[in-house]
Amino acid sequence: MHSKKMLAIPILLLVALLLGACTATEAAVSVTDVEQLRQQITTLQSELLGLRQESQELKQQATYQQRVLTVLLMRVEPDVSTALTAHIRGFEGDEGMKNPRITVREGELVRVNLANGEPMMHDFVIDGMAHSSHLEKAGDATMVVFLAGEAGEYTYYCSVPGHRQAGMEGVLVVEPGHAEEGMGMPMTESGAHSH
Ligand SMILES: [Cu+2]
Repeated sequence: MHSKKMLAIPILLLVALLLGACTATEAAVSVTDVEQLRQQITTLQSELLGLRQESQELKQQATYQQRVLTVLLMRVEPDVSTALTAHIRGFEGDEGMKNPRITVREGELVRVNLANGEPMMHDFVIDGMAHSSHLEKAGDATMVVFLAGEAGEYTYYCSVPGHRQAGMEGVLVVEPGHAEEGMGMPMTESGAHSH
């Protein structure tokens, strides 16, 4: 039994950037082992977090790593996928629900498809876990992909000044017991990891 560290950090990209990166390196990426890939993603993510806080040069390096990561992530079906549309009054979920509660498990790969619902800048942030690029215009879209961290409740919000206060915040619940980790808590009878 291994205790994989759940470094949960952000990766995200404009869809355009993502598509560009994908065509460029597609042939070079061959994924045979999803768990190995997850490890790779986790490592890259933690490096990225360090790079983001450094100099401009390192930020460019971070951008490159994001592209690589995005290519890798395109090869893995996320465990949880959800769509949100950003409005100043709140993030709108699939059924028009405002700031829907998102529930995932430790270590799961989560993808948020974020769209901008109005001509105003928005983003999507979970401190220490996810940080999208800015959506500047109505119709702009991006994907935020991240590994869920330790069990607990986290707040997702828009980091544009004033927006969180205006209503752009909701809850991400990370439940314990990642089935494949063998943590001794057999609470995944739903078979979410059968694929
Ligand atoms: Cu906003």
